[in-house]
Amino acid sequence: MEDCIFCKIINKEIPSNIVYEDDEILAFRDIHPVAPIHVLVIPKKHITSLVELEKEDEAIIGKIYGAINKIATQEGILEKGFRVIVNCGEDGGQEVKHLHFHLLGGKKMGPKIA
Ligand code: DGP
Repeated sequence: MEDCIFCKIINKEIPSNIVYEDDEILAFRDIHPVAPIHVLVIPKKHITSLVELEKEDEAIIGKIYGAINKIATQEGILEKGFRVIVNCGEDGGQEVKHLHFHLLGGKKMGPKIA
């Protein structure tokens, strides 16, 4: 999608620190990390948010979680654990309108997520 910053990252029009890529998924380090490891995992297909998911998109969600496990292994946080967050819509605090999964790790997370 033309004006989407994450589509521009996918198309390599904007540089990013990529940690994982396959035909359908890209993962790169968040520009404003809130944990020692903060990676954004996104589908290459432009899907605006979780609420825009169509039936045909369901398979990609499973693949994203598979990629998250691979990245967690790469980053050395699989054993100690990590947190995955998806912000959705205005109340969910979603700023970038391209579905993305925050993978957070490398420190002990607090009990509060809101
Ligand atoms: P959210 O609030 O869930 O929409 O989070 C969007 C995240 O995207 C936020 O943590 C900062 C990150 N971000 C925004 N623009 C860029 C960018 O150009 N490059 C990278 N690497 N991250 C970005």
